[in-house]
Amino acid sequence: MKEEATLVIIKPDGLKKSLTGNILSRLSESKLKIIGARILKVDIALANEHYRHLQKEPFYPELTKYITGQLHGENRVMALVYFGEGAITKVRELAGATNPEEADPVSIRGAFGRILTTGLFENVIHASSSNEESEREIKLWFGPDEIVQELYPVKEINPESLKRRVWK
Ligand code: DAT
Ligand code: MG
Repeated sequence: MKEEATLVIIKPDGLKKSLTGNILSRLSESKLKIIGARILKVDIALANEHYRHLQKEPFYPELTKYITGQLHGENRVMALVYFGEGAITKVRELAGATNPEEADPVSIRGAFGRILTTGLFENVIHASSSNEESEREIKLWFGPDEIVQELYPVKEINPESLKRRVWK
């Protein structure tokens, strides 16, 4: 099996319900390596970009409310990059089916997910589903210096032109 990287996002319900430890334990069964991890707030621009292929779906407005934390009063998510042989398939298996009611009860979504009365699948984690998707998503959620492995080609830009915050 080929070594590959995959993006996992523990969604706002996962943080709100203090499920982070449980989810990381489940994912560690894969024996994959974590090569990046961030806690961040998801704004609407990031949500729209991440889910851009679903913009025509009837559940799309609820989905962006979910990932930006408006359903849970909790706008933090935890984003992780897992790396290793067959990472995409291994993580998708541990995650379980998209619909938490159809997911294996032993899977993360089966154990911790639910369907809202609006019909939205509140399924606790995101996991990339293909190589193209994982590359697009990892580049969206992480910069090259936030991952401890050289995954994709990089370029250098002139730091003098970059305004950013540093510790004082
Ligand atoms: P996955 O997250 O398993 O890759 P997806 O990319 O098709 O599934 O959809 C993204 C998210 O949108 C999914 O995690 C939950 C929500 N969703 C997908 N299909 C849905 C549906 N039919 N009804 C309600 N929510 C849905
Ligand atoms: Mg998907």
